[in-house]
Amino acid sequence: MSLPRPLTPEQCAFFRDEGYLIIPDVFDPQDLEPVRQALHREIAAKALELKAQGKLENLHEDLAFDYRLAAIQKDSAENSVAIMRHLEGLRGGGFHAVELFDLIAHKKLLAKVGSLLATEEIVASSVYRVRPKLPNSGRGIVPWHQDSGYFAEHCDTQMIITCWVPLVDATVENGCMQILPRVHRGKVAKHHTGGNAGFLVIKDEDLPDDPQKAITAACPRGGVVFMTNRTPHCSTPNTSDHIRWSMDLRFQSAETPSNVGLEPTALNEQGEADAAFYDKVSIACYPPEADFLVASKRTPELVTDYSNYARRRELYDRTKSDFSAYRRWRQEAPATV
Ligand SMILES: O=C(O)CCC(=O)C(=O)O
Repeated sequence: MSLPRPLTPEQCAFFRDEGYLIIPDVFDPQDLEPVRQALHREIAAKALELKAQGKLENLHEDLAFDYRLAAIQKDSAENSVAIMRHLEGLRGGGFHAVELFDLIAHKKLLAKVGSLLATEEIVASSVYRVRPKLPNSGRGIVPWHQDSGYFAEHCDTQMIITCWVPLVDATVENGCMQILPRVHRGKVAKHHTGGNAGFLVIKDEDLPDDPQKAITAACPRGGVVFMTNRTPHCSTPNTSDHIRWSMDLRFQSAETPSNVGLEPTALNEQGEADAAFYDKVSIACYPPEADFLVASKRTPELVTDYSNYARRRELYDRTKSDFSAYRRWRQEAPATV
């Protein structure tokens, strides 16, 4: 079997200069089928749960993955939001599956990420998300931000690569991303809280360049949009008839601050860990979620397998205590009319 292709020096140079790179064929579209099916199974299971609770009538079993959640949404926004919250993988949401892990640790992807990070020691960052963007719904529209806006300030000058992986062809019509190129070496812009669905927002006047200069990051299924943590990006409404499914995964060099190997020894009844844990974990770029080693030539025995990954994710999920100290943008008072 041939080894997965790394990126060419030209592609790496493009990423360094522009702050993003779109590779249309990192995966065969078939490589994404296990994740699509795992997500669809989870939707089916959650829909059955809601039905058993008397909250949902029509399971829409006849509909394909790209349409089913949208039909559930048409019947009840509350039900679709409950399912999306579960799938999105946010802290407390807790959904993980071996198929998701296999995508995060996919050799075809790690070969490209390794080229951009110039290392074979790769940590998958704690922060990855599943994003169902439903047609004509405001929820999945993501305002302008830099991913560093979400990370601890001491990681601003580190390289954390976002790999945006569409599970359907991402187009202008279904709300692909917009990216502001060539400004990723500057400071992290001021972000505001209180955006749509709890997202952080950079106001247009605080963007490092004219938003009219943004590029449209359309990307076919099988492709990946790579971005740096300081690359400003946003996404637009889905005006198509189907769901724009995507996942965004994050990777960094093992040299970059992380919480690999760190976990609380015990949790008290309130779900709080010991102080020593918080002291140590706060060096990570995103302390509330578990990081894990996904590739290593130096210490292959420490590369995380699915069961360890799932265990650590659950442990961090259960660690209820307040991680708010690392947050850099304080909650703003709601605007008065
Ligand atoms: O999926 C989207 O629409 C936006 C994704 C995004 O903002 C991100 O990956 O940081």
